[in-house]
Amino acid sequence: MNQAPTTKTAFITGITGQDGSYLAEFLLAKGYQVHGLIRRASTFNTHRIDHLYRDPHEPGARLHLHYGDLTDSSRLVSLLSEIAPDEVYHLAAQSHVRVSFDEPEFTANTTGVGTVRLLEAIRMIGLDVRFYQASSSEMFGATPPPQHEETPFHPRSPYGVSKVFGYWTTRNYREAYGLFAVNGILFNHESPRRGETFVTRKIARAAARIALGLEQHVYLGNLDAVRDWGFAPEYVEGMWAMLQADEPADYVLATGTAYTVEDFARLTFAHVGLDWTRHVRFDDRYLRPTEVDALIGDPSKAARELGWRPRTFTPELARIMVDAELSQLQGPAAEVAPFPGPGFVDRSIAG
Ligand code: NAP
Ligand code: G4F
Repeated sequence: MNQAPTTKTAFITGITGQDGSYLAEFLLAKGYQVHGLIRRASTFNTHRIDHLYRDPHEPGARLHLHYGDLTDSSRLVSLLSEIAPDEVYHLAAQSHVRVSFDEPEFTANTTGVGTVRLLEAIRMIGLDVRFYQASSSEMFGATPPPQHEETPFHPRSPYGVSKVFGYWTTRNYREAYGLFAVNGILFNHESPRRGETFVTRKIARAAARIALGLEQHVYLGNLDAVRDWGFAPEYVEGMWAMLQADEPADYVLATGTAYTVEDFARLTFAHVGLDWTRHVRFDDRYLRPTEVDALIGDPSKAARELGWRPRTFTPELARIMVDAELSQLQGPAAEVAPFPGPGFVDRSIAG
């Protein structure tokens, strides 16, 4: 029997990011009205959601975009009053760990205080809403794996510290005001839509470009770091499931498996028939002042209470990501407008 489409309205901060784009897709498919917060920029920054956008003059358009910023409280208040959503997914953040060492104050202001601005707006308006906070395994930092909902935090970056602030703020609003506010403590999740300076996307892009003869080498930092890499579209299903639960609670989403950065490079280069050791070089600019050595999550609470389970594991993820890079480079769009172009040099200063 087909389920009737929902009449609910969701508000997503960070809709232009990796997770926001998959979540918007997922909620639109369920029939939601989806409102997203976007930052005004001098260039277009909506490429991850352009395929979802319909002219708002068309009847039935259900994706609505609004300019705003996490640092602008009054805008958050006016938008939330106007939209009156049933569910808020707070995904926006300065989300790059290495960059957070360069911009600690900005990271604290957006990734940390941004959460209290949003929650305070909800409280002041008196909205009856369910709230999802994008918490992170980076909060566990130096605490050894496996990490679960009761594992103590020991953050190792300004980003991690800011996420701990957001985590406790969310719990405090749940306890103090009875708000349905939950933390999803998500371990690393990746996809072809991952930002280009995160390590998996950087390696997948490099492997594809090297396989096509467009480049020779990629420069990386610490190859020994252990991560638990899952597939982003599956993780947004878990975010939604948390907001449908009977009671608000915090959940870890992870695969429970462990691979090093070196493993990811080996898997990715092997998929295009290359030996990673011939193409990966070291550059200390990609090291962090303090590193998180190992993150391996225990997602058993989410499996037990939400029925959420990962379906894609790191070796398949590596293949998905490198195949996506190859088809982007070789597809018809690439012939019309090669991007970044055959002479591309990786100028990213952190990543
Ligand atoms: P992402 O791709 O970096 O997206 C971040 C989003 O936040 C973008 O839409 C960005 O807008 C927006 N944003 C940044 N600063 C903002 C501000 N001041 N005001 C309004 N919007 C702002 O991140 P993601 O990988 O999708 O992750 C989503 C969330 O989950 C983040 O909070 C991240 O920290 C957290 N998280 C991610 C992972 C992971 O492995 N991906 C794991 C755990 C937790 P622009 O497009 O304009 O830059
Ligand atoms: O891909 P990364 O930059 O991700 P990181 O630091 O684990 O953070 C990501 O996952 C968190 C969840 O745990 C999120 F909260 C956060 O928003 C973000 O999505 O780096 C992964 C590992 C690190 O140990 C890093 O030192 O890869 C190592 N690495 C080695 N060479 C590199 C590089 N990382 C990057 N970005 N670039 C390199 O060249």
